[in-house]
Amino acid sequence: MDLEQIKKSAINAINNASTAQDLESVNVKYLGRKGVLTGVLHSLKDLSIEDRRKIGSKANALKQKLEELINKKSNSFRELSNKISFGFDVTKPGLKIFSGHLHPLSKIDAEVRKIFLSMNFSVVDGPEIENEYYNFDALNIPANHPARDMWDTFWLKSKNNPFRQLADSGQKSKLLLRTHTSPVQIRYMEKHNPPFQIIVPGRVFRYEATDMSHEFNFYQVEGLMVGSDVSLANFKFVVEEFCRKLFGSKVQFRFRPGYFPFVEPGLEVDIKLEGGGWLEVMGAGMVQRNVFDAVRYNPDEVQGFAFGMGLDRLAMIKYKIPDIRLFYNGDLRFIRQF
Ligand code: YSA
Repeated sequence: MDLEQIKKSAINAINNASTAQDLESVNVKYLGRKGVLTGVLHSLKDLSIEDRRKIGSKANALKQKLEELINKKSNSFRELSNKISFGFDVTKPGLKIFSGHLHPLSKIDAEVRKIFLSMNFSVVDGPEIENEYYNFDALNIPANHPARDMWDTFWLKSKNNPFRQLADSGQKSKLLLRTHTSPVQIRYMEKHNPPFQIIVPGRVFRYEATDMSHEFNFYQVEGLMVGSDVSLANFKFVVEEFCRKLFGSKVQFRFRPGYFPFVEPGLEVDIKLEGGGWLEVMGAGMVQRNVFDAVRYNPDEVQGFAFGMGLDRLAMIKYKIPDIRLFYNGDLRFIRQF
């Protein structure tokens, strides 16, 4: 074998060595006492001075290179075996890492916002701890009005409540957990002039028993569009467009008369997807004059529509979830399906 062949086959053997023992065999075969390269170095003494110089320097350079390669690989085997002895076995299949992802309610919330933003609505926020004035009175639901029974309320201790500042802007009325997102209509109109169109996604609370479609803590999306010539036809278009974007073109609608003190006329909207039944998804209507009075708008100059839909109900329809309580019970087997 000439030096080139020795070099090729030795490097090949080093690269192919998959264990420390393999590597040691390669070391012995080429650099050991009776090794191939050692043999070449021993035979130098029989050569002419000129050949000895020429072949000798090449053989020594090759010896040095092979020693370096073998040392390097041997170090990597040593590091690996150290890791294994410390309990870390790189050859074992890894554990599956679950990456975090959005809760189905957060997903639908993001989708709803995106659709309304594409229709030129702005997204507005309001406090979850409200006062009686915004949650009821300003919405044309005075104290002792039977309509208050529509919203079973969690009342809060009002005296010295540290959250009072969040809810009050001068009214100092009783505190509660908001029962719907409608109070944000009043808060927004107090500070802005029409025309505008907003949505208000947010958490609401009701003091009621839970069942498949009712929770005591759930989410709503309020909508409000006010201007000089806003009509029920605009409402119908916006709602149908929104539902088609969220559920697809095959969704069917049913607009029924409904009663809410803050709208006149009032409506309830049901939708139906292919193969499903009718489901109520929102209350709505044209904003009542008394509500405009409360925010000092002139009801003869402006009109508007408003709606409030149940975000949980939209998610139940979209993802075919039979029971609203699944959203809140923290069962990861459910959450991981989204
Ligand atoms: C009506 C007219 C307007 O101009 C503006 C808003 C509204 C809606 C009104 N504020 C309201 O809260 N009506 S509602 O009591 O019928 O609730 C609206 C939607 O919330 C319902 O259609 C339903 O989808 C959902 N919802 C109501 N109670 C619920 C619930 N979702 C889950 N659990 C509950 N307990």
